Amino acid sequence: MSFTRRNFIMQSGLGAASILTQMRRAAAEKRGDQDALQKQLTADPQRPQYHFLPPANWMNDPNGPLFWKGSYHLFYQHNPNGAYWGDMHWGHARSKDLVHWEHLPMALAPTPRGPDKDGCFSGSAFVNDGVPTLVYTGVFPEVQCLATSDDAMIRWKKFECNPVLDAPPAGLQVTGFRDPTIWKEADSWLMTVGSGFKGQGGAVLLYGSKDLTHWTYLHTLLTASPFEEKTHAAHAIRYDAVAVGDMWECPDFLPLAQKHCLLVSTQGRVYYFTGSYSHRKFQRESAGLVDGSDLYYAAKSFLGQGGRRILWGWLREARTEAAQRQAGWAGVMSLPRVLSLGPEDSLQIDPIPELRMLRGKHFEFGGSEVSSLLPIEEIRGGTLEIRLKAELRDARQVGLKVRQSPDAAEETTIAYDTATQNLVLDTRRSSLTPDASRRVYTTPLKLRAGEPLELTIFVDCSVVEIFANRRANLTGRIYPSRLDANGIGVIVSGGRSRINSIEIHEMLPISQDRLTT
Ligand code: DQQ
Repeated sequence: MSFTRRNFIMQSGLGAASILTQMRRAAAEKRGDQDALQKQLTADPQRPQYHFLPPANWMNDPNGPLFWKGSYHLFYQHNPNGAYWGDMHWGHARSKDLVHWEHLPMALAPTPRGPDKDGCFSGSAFVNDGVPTLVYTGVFPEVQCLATSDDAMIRWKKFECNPVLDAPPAGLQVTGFRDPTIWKEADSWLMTVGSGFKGQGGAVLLYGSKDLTHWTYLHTLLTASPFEEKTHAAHAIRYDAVAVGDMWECPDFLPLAQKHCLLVSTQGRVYYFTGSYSHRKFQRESAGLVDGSDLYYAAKSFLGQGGRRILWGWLREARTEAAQRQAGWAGVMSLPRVLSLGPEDSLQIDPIPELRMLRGKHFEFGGSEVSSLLPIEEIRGGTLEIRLKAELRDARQVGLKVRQSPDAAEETTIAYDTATQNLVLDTRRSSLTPDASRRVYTTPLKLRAGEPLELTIFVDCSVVEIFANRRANLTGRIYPSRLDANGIGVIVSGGRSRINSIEIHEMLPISQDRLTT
């Protein structure tokens, strides 16, 4: 018998009136909890002001981004029960401009006794003959499922014959089987599934279908090769296929100019491979990191208005699990990034220009030689866009201090190091709270002789996203404890550098209460 209010009252033997009172009280308590949580989130200075966030609780991977009938849709892995990973649902939000969002009802929830009873894991969205469709992984075991909706994309109906793919290819011993992506070529559907082989590395499996429900395994689209520096599992206490690179999560396969690009997430990083694709075979030719930080993960792209290829990524927290639970939220969506093909088939990454609509107060200067710390008094804040162009000259490091308290007890340093040719994000002094991790993040950035350093930095409360010379990205999380940790300065050490220009914009919040919508 299903659990309904009526059944419950009949079975419990309690008087209906008293049960109803109890139920009303429970509902009121829950509402009270929600209100208290919302108040807490609204007042939380660590909660970003212009990055997308779920209304509360946990978020991880972006799922199924889609531009459809004039709106951008974003789904995401979501635990509605708390600020910790588990009970995976698909949260859903909609936007007209990729900047401001409206939260919509949950798109997918596990169905008791269904193939996704233990969670609706990551996947994609596509349009089949005018019908918005989701493909995702049900667990455990890992199987691939479909769901469809009408144009409004509010109510999703799971396909009755789920799963459409109930096991990995016979005879293959794989480390995982999840995170599908579907696209169409002529009259065939193609699907990639993230996978890998123990001791050998990650792999992307390619399937074909005529009707979306019957799938034939074709071959691996790509398997790992020595490019991926593997963490050796030898001393690991428990074998973790993702941690050692034997499982590629969230594969995304996309055409980019005259090439194709495959993205995979493994070992805490998002890797890209660019190369040639024909006859359903992918030949990798170039490779790199989408972001040098292990706080950026599970990236997923889609075609936006005007044919732009736009990428979302999940920004993890860098504070203790206890602090996350206490905060009542965990996980931030990256700013949308536009992908294009750069020199030597590298991936070129830019922030979407739509973010300019958030620019508020503005300050600009340039044309000075700097050889030490140059504080900027004219503007300060915790939500900023900063653009710096500098000739390195003979300096060792050139960059910026952000979120600096007046006594410099808290500060975050972003710099280019000419000796190591690394972009560096130093969060060792970002926070006085013991809950926050303090680390130095680095990613390689080789500037050509005479090439100026070009940094675009977005600071949003506890988020720092850095775009360098269109080819290196670094993302960090910082949790300044002091409300006056809002100072900015240009920093040059070990020599002199010419600051051609620095532009700083205050960024306006996308909602009035840090609840995004
Ligand atoms: N997160 C999802 C999986 C995916 C992983 C589960 C990547 O589908 O492989 O929440 O972060």
